[in-house]
Amino acid sequence: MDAQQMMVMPVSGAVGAEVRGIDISRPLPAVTVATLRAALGEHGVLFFRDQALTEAQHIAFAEQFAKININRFFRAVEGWPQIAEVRKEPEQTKNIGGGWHTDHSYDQIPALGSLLYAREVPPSGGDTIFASMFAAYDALSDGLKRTLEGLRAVHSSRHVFGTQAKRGDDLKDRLGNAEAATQDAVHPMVITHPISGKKALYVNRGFTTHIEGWTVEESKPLLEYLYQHGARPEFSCRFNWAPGSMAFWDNRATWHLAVNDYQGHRRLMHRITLEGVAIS
Ligand SMILES: O=C(O)CCC(=O)C(=O)O
Ligand SMILES: [Fe+2]
Repeated sequence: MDAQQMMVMPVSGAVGAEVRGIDISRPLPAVTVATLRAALGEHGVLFFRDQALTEAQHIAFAEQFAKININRFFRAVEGWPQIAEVRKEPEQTKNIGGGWHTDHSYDQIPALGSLLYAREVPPSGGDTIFASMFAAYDALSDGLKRTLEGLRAVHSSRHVFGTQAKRGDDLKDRLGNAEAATQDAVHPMVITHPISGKKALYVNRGFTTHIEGWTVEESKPLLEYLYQHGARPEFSCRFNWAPGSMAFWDNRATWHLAVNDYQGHRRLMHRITLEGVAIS
């Protein structure tokens, strides 16, 4: 299929677009890759449906955009170190990514994003919600925008993946390597997006610990305001998965949240994460 037949259809007012008329199992022409990269920068997350992919094809699709980042904390799919398993079994009650967050903000150079591919989904539920941090930033007052542009925030993986993390027994065999969770990173609270050049709010409830130079207590009210603001429904979209669905999101432009509403059922996703670039 050529780039002419491909269509990028926004799925909500602020974030997300479905890409139709494309078969991502085969190598894509450079022009198509460039179009998809620009669309990712514009919409924050791209959705593809009804794609039958082997593990090797998932990897080949991802590698057209950036180098693969091997995740330190998630268990890999057997025989495929590049692919992390996001799995919830019927008897497990907690899920991975069940609160608003941005992956890898605790890294100095945060991952570009992930390509999450659905292999098994529950009969209903198990959606993923995405929020646009472009829209969240744009909707702030000029006064608060100016204040935030002078501030940086500290992000950490310790409280989530580290040895001190309050992790239910449930997640033990799905996450590991807690000793490696020692990163902290400082990033501007507003970043200029590397693809689109647009400004994005860059703090998240999952990994941001405090504002640089402020105490945790002092930081709380402002961060809490931003977390509630960013979660406003008009900045979000909700994706309902089927086997063969793929979501390709940009961590620098979005937050995401995996809805945990399918107790008693299995959900199995394969995730590839891509290396990012320095942000400022
Ligand atoms: O399972 C999902 O829908 C997303 C989980 C998540 O947060 C992630 O893979 O980064
Ligand atoms: Fe995540």
